[in-house]
Parts: sequence; C-alpha cells; structure tokens
Amino acid sequence: MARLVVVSNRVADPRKASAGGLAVALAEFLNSTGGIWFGWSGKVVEPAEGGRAGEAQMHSQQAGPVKLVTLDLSREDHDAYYLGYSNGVLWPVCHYRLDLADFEASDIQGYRRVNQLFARQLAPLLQPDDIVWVHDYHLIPLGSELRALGCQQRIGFFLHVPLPPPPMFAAIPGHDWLMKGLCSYDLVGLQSQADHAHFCQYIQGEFHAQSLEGAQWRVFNRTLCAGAYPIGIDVEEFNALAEAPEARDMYERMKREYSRRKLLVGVDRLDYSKGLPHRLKAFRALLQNYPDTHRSATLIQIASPSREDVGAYTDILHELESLCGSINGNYGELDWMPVRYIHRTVARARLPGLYRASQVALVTPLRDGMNLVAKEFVVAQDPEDPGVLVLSRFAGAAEQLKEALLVNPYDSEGTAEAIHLALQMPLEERRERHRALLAVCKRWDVHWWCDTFLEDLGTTHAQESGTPWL
Ligand code: GDG
Repeated sequence: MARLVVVSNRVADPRKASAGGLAVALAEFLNSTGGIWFGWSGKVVEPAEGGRAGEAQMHSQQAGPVKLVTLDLSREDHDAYYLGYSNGVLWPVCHYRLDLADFEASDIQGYRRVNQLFARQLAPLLQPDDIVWVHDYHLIPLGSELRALGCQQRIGFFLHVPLPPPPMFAAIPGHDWLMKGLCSYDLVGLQSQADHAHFCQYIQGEFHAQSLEGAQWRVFNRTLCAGAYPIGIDVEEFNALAEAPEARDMYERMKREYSRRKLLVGVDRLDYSKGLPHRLKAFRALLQNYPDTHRSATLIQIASPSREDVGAYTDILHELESLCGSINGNYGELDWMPVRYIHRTVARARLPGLYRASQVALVTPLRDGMNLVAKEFVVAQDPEDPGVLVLSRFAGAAEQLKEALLVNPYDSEGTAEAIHLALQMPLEERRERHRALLAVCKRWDVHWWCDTFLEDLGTTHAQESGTPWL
C-alpha cells in the first residue's frame, strides 16, 4: 500500500481527542501507511536579520506511526499568505462575498512564496510511490509548485470551501493562475455537485478543457479527474463521544433546565459565512410572529472565536452582540432570556449532549462548503424522540440532507415559519425525517469520504504528471 502524505495549512495531532473527525479519519490511513502530515506549525517568527522566508524552521515529531512535519512562518509571509490572500480574498470570494474581498498585490506574492516554501521543504521528504493529498484553499498552487520541482507522484486536492460560479471566481485577481494550478493535480475533489459543476464550467470555458469518459478531463496536455466527494463525520467516534460522561452530564443538565421550554441550538465558528445575524433576525421574527413561542423558545448560540485578526470578523462580532442585546431587551422576562449567546469555544465532549437536548438545530449559513454541525446534530439525536434540523439551502449539506427543513437564510420571515413548523412537528414526522437523515450521515461518513477519494486518486492515470506544462 502506498504511503500517504497529507498537506494542510494546520496539522492536528491525531492522538488528541480534540482533533475532530477529519484528523481521526486521516489518521486511520496515516497509521496504516506510516505517512506524513505536513503543514504550518501555527507559529509566526520574526526572521533573524537578513533572514529570508525560505529559511523557515522545520519541526518534525513522531505521533505513533505518523510523522508530523511543520514549518514556522515569518510575520511577513503569514500576513500575506494567511491573513491576506487566503482569508482576505479566497475565503470571502469562495463564500460569494466579493464585497468583503480585500485584494493587495503583495499578498498574492506572499501566498505564492509560502506555497513555494512548502513545496521546497516537502519535495525532499517524498518517496516515488507516495500518494500526496493536499487540502484546501490555502494551498491551491502547491501541486504545480511540486510538479515544477519534478515531483511525479500522484497528487490529489480537496477544496473544503465552496467553488463559486466562474464569473464570480473570475473576480479574483490571479483566478486563472489558481485554476491552472488546480489542473496540475491528478484528482480535484469538491464538496458538492454544484461546486463540481462550477469547476467543470470554468476549465471548459476558460481553458477549453476536453471532457473524456468518466470524470476525466484533458487540459494543458495532461489528464485530470474531478468529482464531488461530500465530506462526512465519523459517526462511530461521535456516538462514542455521546455515550461518554461529559456529554451525558450536559444532556441531563440541559433537559432539567429546559424541561418546560423548547431549546434551539446553533454551533458555529464566528464567521460571516455562517449567517449568524440573519439567524438572529429570523429568531426575532419567530418571537414577533408567533406569540406562542414567548417564554418557551430559547436559542443557545455558540459562536466560537475565529480569525479575530481579520477585520471583517470584528464587525460581525459587534453586530451579533447588539442583536442579542436587543432581542433579550425587547422580549426577555425576569425568568426567561430568549437568547443565550456564548462567544467561547465549548469543549467538544459536551457538544453531543447539547445537540441531543435540543428540539431544533439552526444551521443557516449564507454559504458553506458542507457544514458538519448539521451532520453532528442528526447523529446525536435520540431516534425515538429526535429534534428537527433547519438547514440553509446554501450549505453543501443541503444536497444530501433533503429531509431537513430547508430554508433561505436571507428570508427571515420564511426561516421563522420553518422554525415554528419544526417546533410543532409531530413525533411521527420527526422520526421519519430523522431516519432518512441518519441513513445519509452513516452511509456517507468521513471514512467513505477518505476511502473513496484515496481510492479514486490511487487509480487515476498519473501518466503525464511530470510534464513541464507550466
Ligand atoms: C470547513 C468548511 C466544511 C464549532 N464550534 C465549536 C466546535 N465546532 C466544531 C463543530 C464542527 C466544526 O467545528 C465546524 O465544522 P463546519 O463544517 O461547520 O465548518 P468550518 O469550520 O467552516 O469548516 C465547511 C468543513 O471545512 C469540512 O470540510 O464542512 O463547510 O467551511 O465539527 O462541531 N467545536 C468545539 N467547540 C465549539 O465551540 N469543540
């Protein structure tokens, strides 16, 4: 079996429980093949006088059979690559927010510099039969940088965020360079059929790529494959977490505290793509339009801090605080606060208990690659008395989770109506919907995702992967 080399912006220690489903799934493969996980160390160092980015410190640590290899970044590289181009341009545009994209010419240079640095440091570690799997928008050009150094291994890429339609993606300065970079991989994986369609439309329209049989394309004198590989969660790992004392304790406490109320839950990173202000406006419309929810419906919204050094994130923080304050001020009673807003990270061990104690989950991003919270909520439910998932039609998960109540998060009145429906849904309907949703989460779990992607990557024809086409 070929050795697996995973490359992502951040590296998680797969032995730590907090690492999450992706790390667990990848670790399973890495453990069996004795692979490498390569990425940024998370450390920003001020370079020594006269120092250059290329001299970044490399750390190597053995985590069981897996070797974790990480690089420090200089302040200049970090700011341009991570804050600037990745999170100031690619993240907003991939989430259809051209208005928030802040393009600086020097950032794209820093982005390229860090991808070149990754390639330079990674290439000597690779063996001829390795399979390399690159993750996400931070590292789109890594494949072509590795090819430029003569790496002929099979290299796959998975984009965790949405890929917008070509006219929108084309607003990114450097879009054709990015897309050309994607064409140097042997397999490009997208979250949804819609994202996959956008990829195909782009390479056909801009590069005159020729469609071959199966999922193959001929472009720039090489063959590549592309497909939708919707990511799932580790259902077994999440079930085990739900059975553990911390989750059970959380469940009991929530059930006791909200025994006569209906609990709604939202769990998100504090990110503008997650539609938190829109969600609060929908909740406000619920209280406004349906007086039966007064003194009854309580929304617990966890917004874990994220990318606080990117400007657009501070604005949303203030907007959220003000919305929560006004809803509680206008509707709250001495013994009932409609919104409990928690701007902290909650321990992962508690999440299944919180999900299970909730009658409704509000997963209403304005745009999301997939959204794993939707799947976690489904898996955590009691099948005999399950809660209802209210899901944005703009989450990648909506392509799979069709039995959820699908909403348009921009329409607060319509979303409020769906929430009200969810709160009133008869037991039999809840069970039926849950059964269908759970089957999807189990069938397309994170192991399916990992196995299928790697199997497809392993069987792609890497015939021209060394062609100097750049
Ligand atoms: C990207 C794409 C895609 C959240 N708050 C807390 C917490 N979380 C955990 C959730 C879930 C994960 O973080 C969030 O996953 P999402 O899928 O919702 O979103 P992103 O972080 O934006 O991830 C996304 C994903 O990649 C995978 O491909 O689905 O579309 O944007 O697991 O439970 N965990 C803890 N405390 C919190 O407060 N412990």
